[in-house]
Amino acid sequence: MKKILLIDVDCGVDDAQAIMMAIASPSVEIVGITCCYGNSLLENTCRNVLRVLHVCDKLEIPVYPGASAPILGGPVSGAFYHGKDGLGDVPDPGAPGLDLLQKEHAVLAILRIANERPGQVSLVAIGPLTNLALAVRMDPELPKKLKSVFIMGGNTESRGNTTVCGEFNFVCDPEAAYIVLNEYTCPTYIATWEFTCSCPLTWEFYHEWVDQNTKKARFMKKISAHSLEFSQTLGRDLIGEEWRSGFVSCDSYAMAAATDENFITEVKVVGVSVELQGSLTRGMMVVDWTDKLKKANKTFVMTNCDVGKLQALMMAALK
Ligand SMILES: [Ca+2]
Repeated sequence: MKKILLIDVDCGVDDAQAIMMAIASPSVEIVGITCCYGNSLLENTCRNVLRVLHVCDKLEIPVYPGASAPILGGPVSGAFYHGKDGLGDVPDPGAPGLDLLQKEHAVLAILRIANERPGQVSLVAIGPLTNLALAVRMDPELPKKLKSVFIMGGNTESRGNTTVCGEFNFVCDPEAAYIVLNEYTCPTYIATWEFTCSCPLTWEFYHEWVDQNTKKARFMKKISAHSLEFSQTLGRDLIGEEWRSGFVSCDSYAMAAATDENFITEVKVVGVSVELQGSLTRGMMVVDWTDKLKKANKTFVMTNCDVGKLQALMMAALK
């Protein structure tokens, strides 16, 4: 049976990589892609999804515009990493127009699709969690109608990539991350920032991957040139000395887990939440290692994976 995925993105370069992985997987049916601000403005993230679908000849997948700002406060700028437009600021004169977007709002689409296929749909959330939080506010029963949720975000060792202790997706909208971690009671799998950094691919793999002679690989090489340069220079300081060794496509880890149940080889089953008030820690994922919160719904926090499987899934994505 195919895995039915509804993908929520803030389409930067690694979101594009994750979407292309899902499209290439014969075991996946994508029922829609919902968009959120994050790596760029909402308008850009919507356009980026359409550009990815265009290069994959999959424009029939419906794309829904969602939240343009977090629940509280203003957007966090992520433009330094994926370029101002979210996909490396390369010209794309053939980009599809925004008229191809669905008229339905992303939050309404999430609720409708979950109602149409109760117990079957897995949400893959690889941007700020604003759309997911608004959806559960509109229908508190939503988590019961989902099969599972896969999230890229948060952290386990207070090693921030955006603030001292905070990971980008959670820091963008701490309230939304808090709502999702506390109210999505369906099986929830999290690929944290530290987890993705601890299982990097090699730069040799990256070059072999983007140098495949295909339309998709040429597109990927073009859009990832900006973030490649960034992660090999300035961005090295995002990670810290001991983890500066490779190519990390953060969102692809969450997607690989949703696509292939054998990808994750180790998880910790723990309660998690998000700090909302700390002056240094707002947006940090809090891991309740000793179960003091006594949370009924525990989360599967990924701690190890099959990197060979990830490479195979990513290679297939650009064929
Ligand atoms: Ca993302």
